Amino acid sequence: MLRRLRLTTAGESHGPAVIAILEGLPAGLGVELETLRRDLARRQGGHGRGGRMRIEQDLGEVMSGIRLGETIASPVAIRIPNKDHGNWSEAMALEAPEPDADDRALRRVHLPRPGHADLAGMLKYDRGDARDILERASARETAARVAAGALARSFLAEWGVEVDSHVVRIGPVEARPEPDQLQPGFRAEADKDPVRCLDSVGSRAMVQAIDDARRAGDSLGGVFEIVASGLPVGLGSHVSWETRLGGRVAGAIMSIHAMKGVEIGMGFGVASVRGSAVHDEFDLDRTKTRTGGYSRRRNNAGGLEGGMTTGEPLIARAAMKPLSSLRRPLASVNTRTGEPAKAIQERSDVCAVPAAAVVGEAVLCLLLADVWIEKFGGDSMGEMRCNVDSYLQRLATSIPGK
Ligand code: EPS
Repeated sequence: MLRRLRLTTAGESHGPAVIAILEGLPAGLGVELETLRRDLARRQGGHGRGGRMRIEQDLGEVMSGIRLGETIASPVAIRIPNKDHGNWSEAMALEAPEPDADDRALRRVHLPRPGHADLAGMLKYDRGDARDILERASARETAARVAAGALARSFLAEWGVEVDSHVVRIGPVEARPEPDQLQPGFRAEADKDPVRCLDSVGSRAMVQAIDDARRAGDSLGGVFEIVASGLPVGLGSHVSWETRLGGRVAGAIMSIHAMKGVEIGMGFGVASVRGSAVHDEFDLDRTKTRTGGYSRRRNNAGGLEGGMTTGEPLIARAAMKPLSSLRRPLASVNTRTGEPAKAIQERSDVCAVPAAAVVGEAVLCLLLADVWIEKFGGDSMGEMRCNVDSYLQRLATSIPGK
């Protein structure tokens, strides 16, 4: 998915830390560490989070790649300590346990949860203890992606690109559609709401639905929408399957834990109506530089045509399944004995859709930064600025092919 930017994450949920290493940012990008901490804090919030988020306070220690407030083109390593590790040091120890060690102290898991990576991972990796799988499968990993995504966000902001999100559904409750086009930076408004929903009536019903699910020992999923604005026409390409941006956007979002569906623009709605009700008609509008001097009468395409940005906002929605750790667990099998049993009850969140929306912003920031670097190149921000300016200048002043 990422080509010029390379992101590696490491770490288990209850190990000492999660880590991100991001390589490929040009030199000379101004970075305020506050941006990174703000996004990490945003990811920790949202009604429906469990006890773990009262333990953690994700700060993100930058270990390399930034000097005197600017990137120096070398890999940026970020370490996010897991405060909870102190309570798990025996179960997550590096050393082999004593032969008579107590299974409970080692927190071994033999009752895989339906819907989680537990069982498929145990079978694939030949592990008798599902903890060897679930610690890494945990969405704790997304803290690392959000930290790296914050750097990508700072990069995009230099070019006037903003990436925002809001929650549009929690379980059965759908937010009323926004009457007006959302303005860049609207995430700040969403952040004020307990479920990051812009519709206050919908939000109250969502909070209620989460509380009901919590009382029932159950969990809830939902849908969030991400909007990237300020992108110029021509990122991505129609020329081959790997360069089509729609596939890369969907892939980036689907790589987030618990995602089961992605729509772009009108999404699944395009399947049930005629072409005339779908495609966005053009007008010439010389005031709009980033669209190459054309406007569209609507944006059903969600900012992508032929795998390329159109210059209109890129709009994607993601469906998240309900979390698979349930206080009233589902039927499973004890993998040691083969006997039917209930799945393990692990502490968990009831609903993490508001947090997932912040992760969605992060992965889209990373992808768009990658695509931007691919198109404009350059080892430094200054060199890249020349390339960006000349492309935008040409878009604003010339007729294609002339
Ligand atoms: C998660 C289970 C919970 C969540 C965790 C993801 O953690 P714990 O098992 O420690 O209670 O809080 O999410 C995070 C720790 C995080 O930072 O988002 C899971 O099983 O995926």
